[in-house]
Amino acid sequence: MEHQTSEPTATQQAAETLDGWYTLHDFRRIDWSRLKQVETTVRTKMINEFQTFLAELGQVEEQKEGSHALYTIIGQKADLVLMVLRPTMEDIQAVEVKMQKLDLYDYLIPTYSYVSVVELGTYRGSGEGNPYENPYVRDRLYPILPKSKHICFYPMSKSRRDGDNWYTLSMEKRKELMYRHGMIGRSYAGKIQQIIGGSTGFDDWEWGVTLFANDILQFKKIVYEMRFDEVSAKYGEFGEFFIGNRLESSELETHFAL
Ligand code: 76R
Repeated sequence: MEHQTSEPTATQQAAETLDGWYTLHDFRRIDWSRLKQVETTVRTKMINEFQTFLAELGQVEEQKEGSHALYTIIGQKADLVLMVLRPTMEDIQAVEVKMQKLDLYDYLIPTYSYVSVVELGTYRGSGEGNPYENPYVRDRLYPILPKSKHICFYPMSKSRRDGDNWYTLSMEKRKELMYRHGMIGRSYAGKIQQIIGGSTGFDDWEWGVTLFANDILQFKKIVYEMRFDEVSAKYGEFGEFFIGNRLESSELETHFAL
C-alpha cells in the first residue's frame, strides 16, 4: 500500500538569529532619604568612586570591547539605568559585581533588570559569506551605544494565543510581516536608533527593545505607528516602559547635590 505523504505539521521553521554582545539593563532607585544623612565629603567620595568606575567602562568602550550608557529614568519605576554590553555573560557579571561593591550602590536600590543578547534577525537573509565577518553586521551586533539625549526601554514578546500565534505562522508569512515592520522602522532612520536584545531563555520576555533618540517625542511616534502594523497589533505583547535622559559622568556631582 502506498504510504501517504504526511500533512505538514504545525511545527514551523525557527527564525535564525545572529547574536552579538550580551546585555544587562540595571535599573536603580536612589535612596534619597538615606543619602541625605551622608556627610557631603563622604558623598563626594562615593560619587568620585562611581565616576572612576564609569571611566573604566569608558576605556573598555574605547578598545571596542564593550559599551555602556547611563541614563536617568523619569517617573517612579526607577531613577537610573546603566546599560552594559560585553562579549560574554561572565564579563557582564564581572561588571555587575564590581558595580555592586561601589559605596554609592549602597544607596542605589535595585528595582528592575533585564538580561539579553544583541540580536539581528535574518528574515531578510544574511548576505554572502560568513555574516559575522560582514562589517555592517558586526557594527550592529557589537554596537557602541549612541550618545543620544534620551533612552526608551521595554521588554516584549510575540503572542502565542490561539488564532494569533506568531510561532505557528509559516516562515514565509513571518518574513512578509517583518518586512513591513522593517519598513516602518526605516522611516525613522536618523531619528531613532534601536537595539533589539533577544532574551528567550534568558529573561521573562522574548526581547528587550532599547531605543535612542535626541527628540524624545519620536519614541511615542514610532511605538504608536508600530501598534497599527500587524506584527505589533496582532502579535506584540509588551512589558513596562522606561524612559529617561542621558546622564553624563561629569553631571553626577550636580545630580546628587543636596
Ligand atoms: O531591515 C532590517 O535589516 C532589520 C529589520 C528588522 C528586524 C528583523 C527591524 C527593523 N526590526 C527587526 C526585528 Mn525592529 N523594532 C521593534 C520595536 O513597539 C513595538 O511595536 C515593537 C518594538 C521597535 C520600536 C523596533 C524598531 N524588531 C525586531 C524584533 C525581533 C522579531 C522577531 O525576530 O520575531 C522585535 C521584537 C522588534 C521590535 N525595527 C527595525 C525598529 C526599527 C527602527 C527598525 C529599522 C532599523 C534599521 O533599518 O536600521
